[in-house]
Amino acid sequence: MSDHQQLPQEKGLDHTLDLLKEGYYFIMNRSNKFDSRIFETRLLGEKAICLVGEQEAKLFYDNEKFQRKNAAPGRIQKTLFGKGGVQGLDNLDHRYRKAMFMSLMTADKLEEIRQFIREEWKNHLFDAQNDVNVYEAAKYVLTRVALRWTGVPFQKEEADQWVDEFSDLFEHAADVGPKHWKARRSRQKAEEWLEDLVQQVRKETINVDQNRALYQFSLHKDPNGELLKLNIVAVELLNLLRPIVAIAIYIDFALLAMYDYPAEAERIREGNGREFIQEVRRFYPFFPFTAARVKQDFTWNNYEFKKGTLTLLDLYGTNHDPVIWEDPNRFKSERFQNWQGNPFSFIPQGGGEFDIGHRCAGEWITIDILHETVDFFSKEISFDFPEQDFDYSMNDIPALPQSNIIITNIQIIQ
Ligand code: HEM
Ligand code: MYR
Repeated sequence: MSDHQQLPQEKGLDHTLDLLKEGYYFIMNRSNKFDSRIFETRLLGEKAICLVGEQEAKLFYDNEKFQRKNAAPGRIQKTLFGKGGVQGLDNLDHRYRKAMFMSLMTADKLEEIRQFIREEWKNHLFDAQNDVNVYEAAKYVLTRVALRWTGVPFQKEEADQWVDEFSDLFEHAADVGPKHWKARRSRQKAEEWLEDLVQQVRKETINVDQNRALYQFSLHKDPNGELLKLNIVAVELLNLLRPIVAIAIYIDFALLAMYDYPAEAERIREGNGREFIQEVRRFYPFFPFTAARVKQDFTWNNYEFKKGTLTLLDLYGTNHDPVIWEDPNRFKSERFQNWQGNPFSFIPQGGGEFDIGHRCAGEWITIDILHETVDFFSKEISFDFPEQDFDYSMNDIPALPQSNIIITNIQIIQ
């Protein structure tokens, strides 16, 4: 007799439409229904195992058990990720490529990006006359920061133009219909532009800062000692540019938290900005889940995992798991006061390790940019929130307050 247990199984041919309808709650709803942190469903025409929770995250990030090759759906690759980038690599190829990213994340380079964000916010907001749409402003500011930090040369008008193209990639990756197709075109356009630049760097027909990503990625060698294909360099440069701009979503939610919880906004002014932004990253919805495939057959807690099975880890659900987080649906930044850190329980940008796993390469940048931004909005300017629709929908991926967050009466604090 076998000790194997049957995974709780959702009936029906396919639940992709339910995923679109239920958004960030899709996995949690079923996990609650089955009273199980693991269950099976069908998505995009295939069987998919869904996981939520700390032990489940530990399992998901075991490189012996899961791999990333062909894990991300094609439509996400054609918009958000690009093809051939670090997200889909395994083993040695992944380690080499990830090191290319992580070598940029030094203390002085992080200090520099904090300086850039402060400068760009000052330039953009210090002489703002009218109401400001914080989401649009943040995308503009972050595009300039991203281009400067990666060493991509640009004229002012070009930065204005790339704001929309970069934004399309993360705003419409999960959409269906014309917006999704526009995102695919934006990716093609951005990749062509970057490929051309990389070619110029390699031919030495433009002069660029050798310490920055454009130069470093252009001359990076794969494990066989060869330069990366032009298109791969473009995809990886977009893996820096796009997500830096996407931090605008967290900035919008940070402003929403300042509006909704004035006592929390006061705590930022008292020097607790870091705890505040950690709670922003835990509390609000952003990256819903991440995907891998079973590398080889194995058994875990008496459940059988078959090679090749698509497996999703619920990031939002794990950050709201009542077993891990007391009062998970309350915004309470003090919870991070004496928090020791845990690579598998707090996973807004993925879990596990940076170098040998797929944890987000830009997590430190995200934290630093958010911290600098909430400090700027709390200590350097004062402003009001006019009446507006602050609601956001858990069915939209990514979610965003309806009004984009509007502020008015901006004054510089002397
Ligand atoms: C991977 C979220 C910002 C670069 C990831 C993953 C998530 C994530 C969930 C995948 C984790 C996994 O599959 O295990 C976010 C969110 C961000 C953000 C919510 C907020 C805007 C950034 C920034 C950068 C960046 C600012 C770069 C400057 C990357 C890269 C990967 C990645 C290169 C692939 C890592 C790998 O496959 O090894 N991110 N990220 N991200 N992120 Fe971010
Ligand atoms: C980034 O640009 O990498 C940062 C955040 C983008 C969030 C976009 C949300 C769409 C996620 C779809 C999930 C697909 C998982 C395989």
